[in-house]
Amino acid sequence: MKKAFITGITGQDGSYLAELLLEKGYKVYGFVRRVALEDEQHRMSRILHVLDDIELIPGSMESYPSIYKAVSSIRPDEIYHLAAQSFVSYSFQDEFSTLQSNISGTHYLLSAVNDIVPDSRFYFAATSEMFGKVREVPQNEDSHFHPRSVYGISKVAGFDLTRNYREAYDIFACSGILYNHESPRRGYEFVTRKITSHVAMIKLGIKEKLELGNLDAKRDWGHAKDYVDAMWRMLQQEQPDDYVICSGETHSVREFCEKAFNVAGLDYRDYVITSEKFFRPAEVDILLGDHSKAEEMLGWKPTVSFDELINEMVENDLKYYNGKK
Ligand code: G4F
Repeated sequence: MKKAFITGITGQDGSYLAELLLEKGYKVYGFVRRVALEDEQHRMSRILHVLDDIELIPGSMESYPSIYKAVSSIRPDEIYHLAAQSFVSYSFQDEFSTLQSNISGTHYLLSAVNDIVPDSRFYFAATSEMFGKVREVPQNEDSHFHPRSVYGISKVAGFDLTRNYREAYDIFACSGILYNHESPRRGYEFVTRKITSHVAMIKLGIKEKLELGNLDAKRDWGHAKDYVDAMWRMLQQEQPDDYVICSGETHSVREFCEKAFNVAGLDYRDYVITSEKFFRPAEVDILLGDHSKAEEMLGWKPTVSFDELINEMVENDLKYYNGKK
């Protein structure tokens, strides 16, 4: 039985990936902070349904010894490194801890993998935020990086570390350059979930307004469930490589609002207000990816459309908040 080790297993992607790997017959191990184990209902909410089928190892991405111990005890065949401080806005408020945990955490894990299980396969969660102030539209694996946040900078460093372990030590290490991916399991701080949860609360009379920042930013949004499948496919190839994973469409935050409010029969213009406090010191204006390489090499393409994604998220939030009333 193949063994997979997932960092960030309690997050949106970690939870979908754990489900996928269990379905494929893997033994799944997750790396979690000790506090998560003490607050199961809240911090483990996305993986409660698979808790009996997986094994959780307490530790911290900031502690090399805890990472070393986990990798030594599991000796995984595949490692999926998803853990990160991944909220771009927050990286402006706490640059130092974002850099520290995202870069050192990745480095510690790569180093432990190289020492203990050099023949295993390693996946790094890179991001379209690395393209930042884009020079070309659409972007592909060869596009220039110009990150616009410390989060983006930390991911460029993680991407470079991953490539360097591949080139210098022959580790089967891949990076997935994933564009924004969402689902009903998305955290409430990200714009899509903030919008869909507010649509539901407004529809049900729990809230009156939705305060947002830049409505003109454009993103390439896909469904997280599709994207974790791409992660797995990358580690099944003959050669390690890096891949852009995206929907191949770009839409503005305003368009997302318009469609999400429409699902509930509302007009976003009646409820959305903008506030300076949600604008970023440096913005990524437009992201649009080209997934030709993933399609050709991995046989991967997105299966959920923009409209289907929005419908699923709004319907889910309507059901959730209805149950709370
Ligand atoms: O949903 P967001 O916070 O996602 P962002 O910054 O694009 O980052 C996400 O996708 C990346 C991949 O490209 C990941 F690497 C990263 O970890 C994360 O998953 O913001 C999307 C857009 C931004 O342009 C932001 O300025 O929405 C705009 N926005 C407008 N009002 C807002 C808001 N974003 C948030 N979070 N909250 C607002 O009120």
